[in-house]
Amino acid sequence: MTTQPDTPRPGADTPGLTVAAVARRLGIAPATLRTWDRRYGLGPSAHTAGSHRRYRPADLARLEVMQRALLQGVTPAEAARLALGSGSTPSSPVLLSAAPGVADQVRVGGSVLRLAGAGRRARGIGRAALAMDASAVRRLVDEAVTADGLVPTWDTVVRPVLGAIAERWESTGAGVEIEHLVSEAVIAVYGARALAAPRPPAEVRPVLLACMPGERHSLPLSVLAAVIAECGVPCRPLGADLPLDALVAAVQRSAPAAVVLWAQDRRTADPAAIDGLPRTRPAFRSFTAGPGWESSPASVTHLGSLSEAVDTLCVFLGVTHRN
Ligand code: B12
Repeated sequence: MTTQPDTPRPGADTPGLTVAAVARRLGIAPATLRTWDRRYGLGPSAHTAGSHRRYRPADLARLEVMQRALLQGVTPAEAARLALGSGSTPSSPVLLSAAPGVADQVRVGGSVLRLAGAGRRARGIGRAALAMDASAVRRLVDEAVTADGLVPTWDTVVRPVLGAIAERWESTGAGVEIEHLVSEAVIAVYGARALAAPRPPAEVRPVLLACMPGERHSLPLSVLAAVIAECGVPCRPLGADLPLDALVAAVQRSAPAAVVLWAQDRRTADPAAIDGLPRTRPAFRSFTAGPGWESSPASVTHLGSLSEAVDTLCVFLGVTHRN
């Protein structure tokens, strides 16, 4: 008779889950589980006759505490200490304020993200990103926004993680999938906040936010959209790689108060495109944003950071931002 690999052998007096089953349940590699056992004593409390590891519910609960603490940016040693001391059920909270832990890098399996000086939220997101745990990244970014606000979360949590991912890509060539995963998660969180913002009065003219043709780095504009939506300004986020004729059509159709054009790379920053925008009545104001714009037409204001963009647009539009 054959036995399912993940179910305890019939008749065994120490039922529990195999390493593979626990790894699948937690979304981590079996090798990581073995490391946690070897290094921190977070192993199974039961073995079958053939000395196969079987994790009982209490073992699994400790591992869940370990994993939650890691995702919140606690160092592995500290997370293990919390897990071992937890006597936990899966739903019991981890008291992170006791010992946040500091380290220069997060590591998942063989992958490393260098996050020197970053806070525990950034480290938790970095860890979830390396594990490709999209829902944890979304949840952690959302928690950060709720706790600290849209602008601080972008500047002190998300940007350091993106910087670390970019650095890893530059030095190893790996991790474009992580760049995509984190970008999508951040866009989802900020997009949801933009949608949840109170509906502005119909007479307020919108702000168009667009990436230049060929430019796929739309993320900072999604963030800006959420922040200015919070200020009561209607936004038309037009996303990545907008063809110029579509930008012209959008300007003609929506009578914007302002147009913000993002270029990450100087090859996508085309000043002629700005000069070619249609004239409207009432007129709109053009802004450039992103490091690609080394020179913008004199008629245009460059927005150098998220805070600067929010402040400038709020003053220009006559609204206030409380964050
Ligand atoms: C996320 C990301 C992507 C995502 C974009 C997803 C999306 N929907 O936006 C994807 C995976 C699609 C992508 C693709 C590519 N990317 Co990319 N990407 C990034 C990454 C990690 C973050 C981009 C970002 O949002 N930057 C904004 C913030 C996070 O950057 P920052 O430096 O902290 O901020 C500065 C300013 O931008 C400004 N600022 C910050 N936030 C805000 C907000 C507002 C509103 C304003 C006004 C200003 C502002 O203030 C800061 C001081 O100057 C960067 C690395 C990085 N750190 O920027 C690479 C990076 C921009 N990408 C790079 C490259 C090479 C590419 C690809 C060519 C190859 C690749 N890696 O896949 C493609 C090409 C895409 C294309 N044709 O446009 C290079 C560009 C190098 C260059 N200029 O030559 C970078 C720098 C990575 C690197 N170190 O090599 N990328």
